[in-house]
Amino acid sequence: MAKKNILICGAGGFIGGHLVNHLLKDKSNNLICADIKPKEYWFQIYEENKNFSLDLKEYENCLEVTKNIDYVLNMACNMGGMGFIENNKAECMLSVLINTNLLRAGLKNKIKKYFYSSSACAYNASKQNETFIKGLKESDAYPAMPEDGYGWEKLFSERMCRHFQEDFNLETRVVRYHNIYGPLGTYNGGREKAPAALCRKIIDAKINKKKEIDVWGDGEQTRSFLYIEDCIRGTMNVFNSNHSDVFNVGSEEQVSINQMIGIIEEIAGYKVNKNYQLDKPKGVRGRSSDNTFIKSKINWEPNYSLREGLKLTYDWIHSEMTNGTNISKFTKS
Ligand code: GKE
Repeated sequence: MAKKNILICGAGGFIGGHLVNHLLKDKSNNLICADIKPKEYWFQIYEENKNFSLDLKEYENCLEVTKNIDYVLNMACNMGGMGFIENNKAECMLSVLINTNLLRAGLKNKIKKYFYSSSACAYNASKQNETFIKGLKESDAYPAMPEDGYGWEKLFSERMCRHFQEDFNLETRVVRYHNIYGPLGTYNGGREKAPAALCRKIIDAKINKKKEIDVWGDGEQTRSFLYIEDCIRGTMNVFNSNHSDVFNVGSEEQVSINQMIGIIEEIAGYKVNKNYQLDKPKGVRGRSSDNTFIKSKINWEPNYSLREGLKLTYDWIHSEMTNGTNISKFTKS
């Protein structure tokens, strides 16, 4: 059987790395991996793949890496948690070049299908002003009022995919990720999201016998978080489906940040006082996913509870912080 040539963009990142790891299990896949980071900074790298460190904002680079490619999965963008996206809006918006040039190059090189990773930041901010809101349905992205900077780029790129499909018959698939977390991701340095940041802070407090951690906002803001393994399964289910609608890939288990800290404290066996920093980036007041549409069309829903996913994430960050060794198993079985 002919091998499928699959290009993973952003392969050196958190979600991209886990996707490569997953796709490698199918021996009929021939993987081509691209990321802007020098290879020594990729979260996961596998020598059997073709690995390229290059800037996909450049059309010439996109043309080069999409040659002879059947499928493109685009996870590449300049992103991070609230601390990064609120302070780097222009950088976030420049990721529009990655998606645009990959679509143009993919069309020229006659790829068969294109996947775009959008975000819950595409949703209308005015529908996220309360805590414990009803889950966001895919239609709640309109009328458009997404997260400034990052969210506008995501919403615009979603539509670009739609129009490449409608006007040029390029098959596209799009999902909106809701705060994906897990091992082998960023947990310090400024781009980390709340689950990893709060695990790190509690581990640090426990190791160094500190009584208090800093928490951004008042801790009452709510979110849902999706474990990486569920994210990869949702991604592939949508990619392999016949549906070109935009789908939520998120969890419906909505918690406040204070509640999440409570779960991490139980995992750590260590309690902390919270120093609420009201001047730090907070994002929307409440956000969660409504999975009705993806359940009905794709038959996907998450397997991991937040507690199960946080335990695996906590253990990995703990091992990184204490002896730098990677845990190779991240599944609950
Ligand atoms: N990052 C971080 N670090 N957030 C903290 C911290 C901390 O130490 N302490 C409290 N928080 C609060 C933030 O103020 C925010 O209200 C909430 O946790 C979640 O922050 P986050 O995980 O950084 O990011 P958001 O859920 O607000 O937004 C993320 O949404 C995703 C899609 O759902 C975005 O940053 C994107 O990474 C992504 O598209």
